[in-house]
Amino acid sequence: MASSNKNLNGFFSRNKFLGSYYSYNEIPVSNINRECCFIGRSNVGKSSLINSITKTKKLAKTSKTPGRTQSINVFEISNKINIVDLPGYGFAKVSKVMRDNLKYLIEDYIINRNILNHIFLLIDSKVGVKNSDIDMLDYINSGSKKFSIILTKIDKISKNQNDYQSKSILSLMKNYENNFENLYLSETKKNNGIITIQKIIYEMSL
Ligand SMILES: Nc1nc2c(ncn2[C@@H]2O[C@H](COP(=O)(O)OP(=O)(O)OP(=O)(O)O)[C@@H](O)[C@H]2O)c(=O)[nH]1
Ligand SMILES: [Mg+2]
Repeated sequence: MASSNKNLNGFFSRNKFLGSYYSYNEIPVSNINRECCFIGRSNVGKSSLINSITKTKKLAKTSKTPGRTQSINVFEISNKINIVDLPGYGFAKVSKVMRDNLKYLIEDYIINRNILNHIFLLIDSKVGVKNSDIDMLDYINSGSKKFSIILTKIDKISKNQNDYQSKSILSLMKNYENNFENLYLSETKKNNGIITIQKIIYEMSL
């Protein structure tokens, strides 16, 4: 039903910002029992991607300056599934205390949020996988939650570079076989790859 593009856009544009929280246990209980989240290094494009998926320009706050999102932001979609925007990790220009606090907030949320059923870990296609991503992948892999990778900003690289990144990520994922599900590509200028991600999230909501 909702798999036609028009219906998918309708499903995602029926959204509501629930709130910003500084710990997973501050999120109010609701009748929604499915959730997916977007994590990744600062500036990778998490908030922009959420706006593209939900067809709502300023739902999640974006910025050219890394470190924009600093709390757990919960968006309810069609009263069926939450999409969660998380702060970025690995941003060098904040204090170590701040970095550690944000890392703790993200990890604590991932491991303890019991309605969380899928993690989208975003990698900037031009930057590739960094040590901070490996740390996060190892952390996710130590738990039982499933994750997918989204290669973002593919408009910034050539088709060849894109194929290279995809192959090297798929090869790295052999280390994370138990938890890794899929690789997706996206860009938010012309919305390439967005419908595929919408479909996946829609299916999770059923
Ligand atoms: N070229 C291009 N730029 C993008 C794309 N997606 C996001 N950006 C830009 O990347 C920058 C960061 O985007 P955000 O969505 O704020 O990134 P974020 O991951 O939420 O960042 P933090 O909240 O700081 O962790 C902004 O200047 C966006 O316009 C894309 O697909 N292509
Ligand atoms: Mg953000």
